[in-house]
Amino acid sequence: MALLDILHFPDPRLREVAKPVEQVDASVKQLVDDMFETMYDAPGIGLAAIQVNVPMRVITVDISEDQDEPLALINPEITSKDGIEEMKEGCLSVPGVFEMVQRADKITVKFLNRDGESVEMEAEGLLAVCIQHEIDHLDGKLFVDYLSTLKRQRIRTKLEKENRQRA
Ligand code: GNR
Ligand code: NI
Repeated sequence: MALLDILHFPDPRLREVAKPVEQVDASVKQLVDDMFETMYDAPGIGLAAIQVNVPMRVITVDISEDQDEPLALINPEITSKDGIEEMKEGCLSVPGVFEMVQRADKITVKFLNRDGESVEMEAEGLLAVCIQHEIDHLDGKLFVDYLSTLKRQRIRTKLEKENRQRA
């Protein structure tokens, strides 16, 4: 197990489009396990591999209070969306920023689990929002992209300064 470093906006590596996993082999399982450890440590309710500088279509999610409902989604695809949910979102790659975002309230998502089995699952509310947020990451998209240009620019300036101070 290992804790992985999380990239911060506006790092250009967060803008890459992640590649599909061809085979759920031992190295992918290791990545999933390291991502859970990193996500739980942060703590966050979701993590996309691209956030830890691995541009593959792998995400981890756990919205439970006790961190005991881990869900790994490999090559996830949303096959249906319904309704509208507005929620205040945050992102481990955009620390300290929380803003309202509108997304679908109910989704159906198809993916491979950690055992490489094909699964189709329905999700709603926070879980649906989280999965959509993570799949956006795989396509190089961040929740700040839904905000106004002015807000995003202010966030960029603030984080650039913080990133310089941490570097
Ligand atoms: O920890 C997280 N919380 C969260 C809250 C509302 C909507 C989405 C999220 S995901 C975020 C972790 C993260 O950055 N995942 O990419
Ligand atoms: Ni995020």
